[in-house]
Amino acid sequence: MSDTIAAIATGPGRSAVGILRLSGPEAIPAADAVFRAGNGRSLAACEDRRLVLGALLDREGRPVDQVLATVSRAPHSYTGEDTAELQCHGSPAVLALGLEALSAHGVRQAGPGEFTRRAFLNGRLDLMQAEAVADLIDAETEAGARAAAGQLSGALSRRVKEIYDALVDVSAHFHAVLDYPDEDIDAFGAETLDGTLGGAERALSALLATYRRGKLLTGGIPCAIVGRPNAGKSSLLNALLGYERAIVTDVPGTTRDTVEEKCVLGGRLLRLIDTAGIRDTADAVERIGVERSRKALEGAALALVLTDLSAPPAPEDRDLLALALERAERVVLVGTKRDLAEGAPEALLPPDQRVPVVRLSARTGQGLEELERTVAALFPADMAEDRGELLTNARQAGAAEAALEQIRSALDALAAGVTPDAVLVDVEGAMEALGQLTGQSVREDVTARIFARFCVGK
Ligand SMILES: Nc1nc2c(ncn2[C@@H]2O[C@H](COP(=O)(O)OP(=O)(O)OP(=O)(O)O)[C@@H](O)[C@H]2O)c(=O)[nH]1
Ligand SMILES: [Mg+2]
Repeated sequence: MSDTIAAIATGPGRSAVGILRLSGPEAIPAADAVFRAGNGRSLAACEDRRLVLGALLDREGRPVDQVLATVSRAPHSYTGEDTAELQCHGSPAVLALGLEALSAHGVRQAGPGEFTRRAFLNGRLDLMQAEAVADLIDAETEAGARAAAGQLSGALSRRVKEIYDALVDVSAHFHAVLDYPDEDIDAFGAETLDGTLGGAERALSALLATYRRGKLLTGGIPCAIVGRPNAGKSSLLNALLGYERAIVTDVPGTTRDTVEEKCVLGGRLLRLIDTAGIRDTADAVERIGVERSRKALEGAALALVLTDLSAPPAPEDRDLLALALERAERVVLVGTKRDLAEGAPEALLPPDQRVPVVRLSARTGQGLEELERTVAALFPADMAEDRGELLTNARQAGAAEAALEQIRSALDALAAGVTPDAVLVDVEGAMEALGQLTGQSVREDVTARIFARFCVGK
């Protein structure tokens, strides 16, 4: 049996409303101890999810705020336990007094994610949904929020459950075969099994393919800004961020190390990487920087290749563009300092290459919107993303990968005519891996790590 926990569920600092949340067997009596209803009735006598106006009391029983209280009893609550919520004014002092009064009545301060963890342990959410709660709170873009909301509502869980259920059928079949060893798996049976496992394999491969997008959605799209020294890379970074993050001077070779910052552009979360201008240089420090710039291109889902419209095109621009096309997944050719000259950056493109070209000025802001539209078009949201049917972290991808390997091994075993118990081992291995995905068979230390990521009060 768990103890009763409480936390301030709203963010730090002043705000219109601040919420104290409680969960556990003593949640309702504890809330009653710090709350006096205007109608004189106790919360224990109050029906679920009804708001009651009253006073919040400090540990000495003195009123410190006018608040709304509500209770939800087990199992119909977020955590699956008895819960209570006190909606106070968002004064940090009031909330601290309320929390202090609760702890005087034996309620413990909750740790990070403890409410959601209880919801998971009580079967209110599976592990993917619990992760979606954290993703939703952390979402930095609308698309990220939409995907997390879909995942929270169970879109991904349903996909995984379909695969799991198919495997349950296969496993049941093999158990029957093992229990009645005299009856061979008939040819028809083997064929349907093959079909079911094949279907599971396809479904899991499709799911795994969503991880690339999921990762970009939650972690950001790695976007390298490259170009010759003085092309205006750091100026573009600063213009996109809206503040002077990187040093800008007219001295070529100003940026020597890579500078990384997150930014939302065209509704997409980008991890902008400003790099050292690429040129042959004798300076040892700058050379290391140039090497890092080339490296940044390797991991880039997007490369912005900058060329100065006010300077004559140089062979280095062409080489750099070729390198970006070779290493990065998507490339935008950006003509900079448009306030100074119009230029013809297209001339740098190899004859049969088509990449979007944007002309802009970091100084006047002209062309930044076009860059935004270009990025949005290069990374359109797809249906799976909108519905939240995608794997969003390495843990999920790892478990799906393990399940897929086991299913493939089961298919091979089936094709090789191996004994049923051997196939069964693989099928059950796949079920175990899917159980890690949903949290059904996940280790305690793994869940501890997941919930440590949450804020207190969620
Ligand atoms: N007129 C004009 N000048 C610009 C613009 N963008 C950058 N500059 C100037 O160009 C020079 C170089 O800008 P940076 O942003 O430092 O260029 P960089 O590519 O980061 O240069 P390195 O770090 O040396 O590789 C500075 O003097 C900027 O003020 C622009 O849009 N218009
Ligand atoms: Mg720079």
